[in-house]
Amino acid sequence: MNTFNKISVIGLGYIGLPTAAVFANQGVEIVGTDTNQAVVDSINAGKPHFGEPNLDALVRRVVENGKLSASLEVRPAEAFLVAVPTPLRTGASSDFGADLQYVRAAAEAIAPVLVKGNLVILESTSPVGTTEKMAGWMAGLRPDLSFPQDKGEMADINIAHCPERVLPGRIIEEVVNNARVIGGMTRKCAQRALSLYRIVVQGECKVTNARTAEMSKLTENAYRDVNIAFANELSVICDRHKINVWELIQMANLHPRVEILSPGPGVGGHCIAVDPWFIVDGAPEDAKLIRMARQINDAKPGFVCEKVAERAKDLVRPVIACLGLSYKADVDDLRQSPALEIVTQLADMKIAELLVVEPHVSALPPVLTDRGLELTDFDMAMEQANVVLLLVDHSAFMHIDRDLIKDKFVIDTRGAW
Ligand code: SAJ
Repeated sequence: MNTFNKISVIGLGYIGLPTAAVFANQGVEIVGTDTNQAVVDSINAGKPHFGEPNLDALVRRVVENGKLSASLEVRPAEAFLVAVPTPLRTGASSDFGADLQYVRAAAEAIAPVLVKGNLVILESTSPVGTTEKMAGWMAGLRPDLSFPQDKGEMADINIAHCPERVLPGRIIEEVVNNARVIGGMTRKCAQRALSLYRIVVQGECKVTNARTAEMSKLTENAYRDVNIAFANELSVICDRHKINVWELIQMANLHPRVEILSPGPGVGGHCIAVDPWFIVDGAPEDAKLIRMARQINDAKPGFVCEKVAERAKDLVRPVIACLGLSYKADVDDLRQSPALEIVTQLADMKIAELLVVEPHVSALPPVLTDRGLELTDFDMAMEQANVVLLLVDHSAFMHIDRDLIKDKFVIDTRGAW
C-alpha cells in the first residue's frame, strides 16, 4: 500500500483548487501551482478566487495550518495531479477539437522535477489518447527515466487518467462522494492512483485503462448533452404547436421508463457544451447523433432571441429585464453561458432597452459593457421593464412576488415560473 505525503496539484482552478483543499484537509501536504500570479497570491492569502459553496472556509483552514500553499513553479512531490483547462480549438471543418497546449505545458513543467517512483495523474477532461501523449511529452524531456509506454509495469514513472466528475455548486461534496473511474497506463499505474484517491474518495473507485477512462468522461457529458438536446428540440416543436413543453414533459415522465430532462435557453458551462466535440473530433464520420445534439443545443439561444423579438415588436417602447447571466442556477460562472449569448445577441439586434440582472456578479463582463449595458438591481429592473426574460433559474428569482410580473410580458426560458 502506497502512502502519499506530498502532492503537487497543477492548475488551481474550479477543479484543482477544491481537490487540493480536500486532500490538504486530510493532512497531505499540497503544493499547488498556477500560472496566474493573482491566483497564487489569493490562495496564499487563504482566499479562493471564485465562488463555490463551502470552499472559502476549507481553503482558509488548510492555508492557515500550512497544508496548502501555492506557487508559480512546479515543486518536487510524490504525485502530480494535473487539472488544467482543455478548451475548444476550431478544427479543420466546422467541428471543434481539444486544445491540449495547457496539458503539454503542465507535462513540460513537471518533467524537470520528476524522480523515480513518482505518479502523474491527468484529471483534465481529454480526448482519447491524451494521457499517452502527456507521457510522451515527459519522456521526451527525461531520457534518464523510464515511462509506461516503453517499460510497462517496470517503468520508473507511473501515469494514469482519473477524470474529475464534480458538479459546479456541489464540488466539495462530490470530490469526496462521487464514484471515480481510474485509468492506468498499466495495472500498477492504476493501483497506485487508486491508493492516492482512497485518501479522500469515499465513493466507489473503478479501475480500468487510460483510454477507457478518457472515453468514459466524454461519454457522461455527451449523454447529458444528447438528452438535453432532445428536450430542447421538443421545446421548439411544442412552440410551433402551442403546447406547454414543461407540462408535456411532466406528463411523459409519468411513464416509468421515460425521464426527459429540462429544456432551457441552451447548454453552457465548460463541460457539457465542450466535451462532446472531443468525441466528434476523434470519430467525425461516426459521431452523428453527438454532433447533431451539439448543434441543436447551440441553436437554442438564437431561437430564444427570435421569440423575444416577436414580443418586443408589439410594444411601443420595449424595456426587457434579462434575469440571470450565468450558465446555470446559483453559480457565478459565465463561461459558455447561453444567457450571456442571448443578452449579447439582443443588444446587437437593438430591439429594446435591456436591463441586466445577475445577483452573482458584481460587474458585467466586457462583452456587455462594450455594448453600453449596465448591471441593474432586481427591484429597479422590475419597476422599469415591460418584458421579463427569465434566463437563469437562480433561487433568488424563484420566489418573487407574482404581482411584480402580472402586467408584463413574461418569457420564461427555464419553465421555472
Ligand atoms: N441544462 C439544461 N437542462 C437540463 C440540465 C442542464 O438545459 O435538464 C443545462 C444547464 O442549464 C447548463 C448545462 O446544461 O447550461 C450544463 O449544466 P449541468 O448542471 O448539467 O452540468 P455542468 O456542466 O455544471 O457539470 C457537468 C456534470 N456532468 C454530468 O452531469 C454528466 C459534472 O458531473 C461534470 O463533472 C462536469 O460537467 C464536468 O466538469 O465535466
